[in-house]
Amino acid sequence: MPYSYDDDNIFAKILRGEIPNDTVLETEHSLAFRDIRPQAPEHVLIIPKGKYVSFDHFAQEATAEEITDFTRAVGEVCRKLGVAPGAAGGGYRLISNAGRDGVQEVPHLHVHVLGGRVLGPMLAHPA
Ligand code: DGP
Repeated sequence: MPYSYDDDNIFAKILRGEIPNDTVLETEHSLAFRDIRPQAPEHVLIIPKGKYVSFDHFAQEATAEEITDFTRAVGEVCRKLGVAPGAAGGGYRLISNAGRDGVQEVPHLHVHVLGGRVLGPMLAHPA
């Protein structure tokens, strides 16, 4: 089934400036801001400015410029937070939840960057 984007989702409102956010990085095509319910000492969300619901939607329909910008924004956020191992950080985890089984709450693509402590097992309830 093709994706249809909900213009009323909370991240669309953040992008339109209708809801405040704690911005970490803004680029031409991407925005990174602190998660309102942090689950680690460092917890930042990176979103594309374009109307993409999930990672596979973005991978299929985004331009090369958007994909490059978004990918580089994720890396820059990791370095800015001081968690990038290549810059003497302790490491991080990237998560992008999609759809029902991924338990996606906000239907606008976002990558969570989590770090600042040892994060433990990947899933709370492995299969
Ligand atoms: P998920 O869709 O399950 O990957 O998680 C969505 C995340 O978005 C969740 O960790 C909480 C965060 N979030 C929800 N509403 C807001 C908001 O208004 N502002 C910010 N900064 N984060 C939000």
